[in-house]
Amino acid sequence: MSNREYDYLFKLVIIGNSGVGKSSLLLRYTDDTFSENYISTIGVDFKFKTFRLDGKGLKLQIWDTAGQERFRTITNAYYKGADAIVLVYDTTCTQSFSEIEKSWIDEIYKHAGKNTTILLVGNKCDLPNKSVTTERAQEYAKEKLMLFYETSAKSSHGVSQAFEELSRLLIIKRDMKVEEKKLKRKQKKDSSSNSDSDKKNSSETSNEPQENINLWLRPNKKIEEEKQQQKCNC
Ligand SMILES: Nc1nc2c(ncn2[C@@H]2O[C@H](COP(=O)(O)OP(=O)(O)OP(=O)(O)O)[C@@H](O)[C@H]2O)c(=O)[nH]1
Ligand SMILES: [Mg+2]
Repeated sequence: MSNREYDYLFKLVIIGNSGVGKSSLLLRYTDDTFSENYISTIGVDFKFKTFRLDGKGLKLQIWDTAGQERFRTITNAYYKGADAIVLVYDTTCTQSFSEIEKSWIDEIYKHAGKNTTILLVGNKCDLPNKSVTTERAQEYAKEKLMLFYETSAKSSHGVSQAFEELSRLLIIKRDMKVEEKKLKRKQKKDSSSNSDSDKKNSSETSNEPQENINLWLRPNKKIEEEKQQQKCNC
C-alpha cells in the first residue's frame, strides 16, 4: 500500500429480516467474536475492516442495518452509494428467504439501483434444521446475478470467504470503471485535438492557392543547400 492505508475503499450494507444474524456476521468478520445473546439492532451501525487481498490493500466500510420493519425508512436511506448489498436470510427460516423474493430485492432495486452488486448469504448453516435448500437459494442467486454463500457466524464457516469473494468482484468492477473513464477522457482529448488540426489543415490547404505551397517549400530547399555548403570536409 503506497502512501495510503488502502488501495480500494468499498461501502457495503447488510440487510435482511430481523434475527437472521446480520450483526453476528459483521462481528464475526470484523472482530472474530460471536455471542448467543440476541440484541436487536436499533437503526444502523457500522464497522471498518482493513485487510490485504491478492496483494492489494482494502478498506471495507460495512453498515449493519436493523431488520425490524419499523426502521425500514431509516435503513433504506443507507443503500444509496453502496458498492454492494449483503442480503442475509436464515437457512432454518423459510420466511426470511421468501421475504427476500417478495420485498428485499425490490427494496434494493428501488434504493440502491438495478446494477448494485449483491451477495446473498444463507446464515446459521451450523444448525441441523435447515429449511431453505442450497439449490433453491443457488438458483435464485443465479437468476438475479448475485454471489451466493452459506455461512455460520457461530462457527465462522464461509464468513471471510464470502466477504473476500465479494471484494474480488468489487475490485474488478472498480478497475473496469477507472479504465472506462480513462478511455473516455482519451477519446475526448483525441477528438478535440483532431478537430483542432482539421481546422488548421483546412485553413492551411483548402483556401491557399497552389503557388503559396511552392513558396513554403522553397526556403526549406535553400536551407538544405546552405547546410550542404557548411559541411566540414576534414
Ligand atoms: N446457531 C447460530 N446462531 C446464530 C448465528 N448467527 C446469529 N445467530 C443468533 O441469532 C440471533 C440473532 O442474531 P443477530 O445477529 O442479532 O441478528 P440480526 O439479523 O442482526 O437481527 P436484527 O438486528 O434484529 O435485525 C442471536 O441470538 C445470535 O446469537 C449462526 O450462524 N448460528
Ligand atoms: Mg442486528
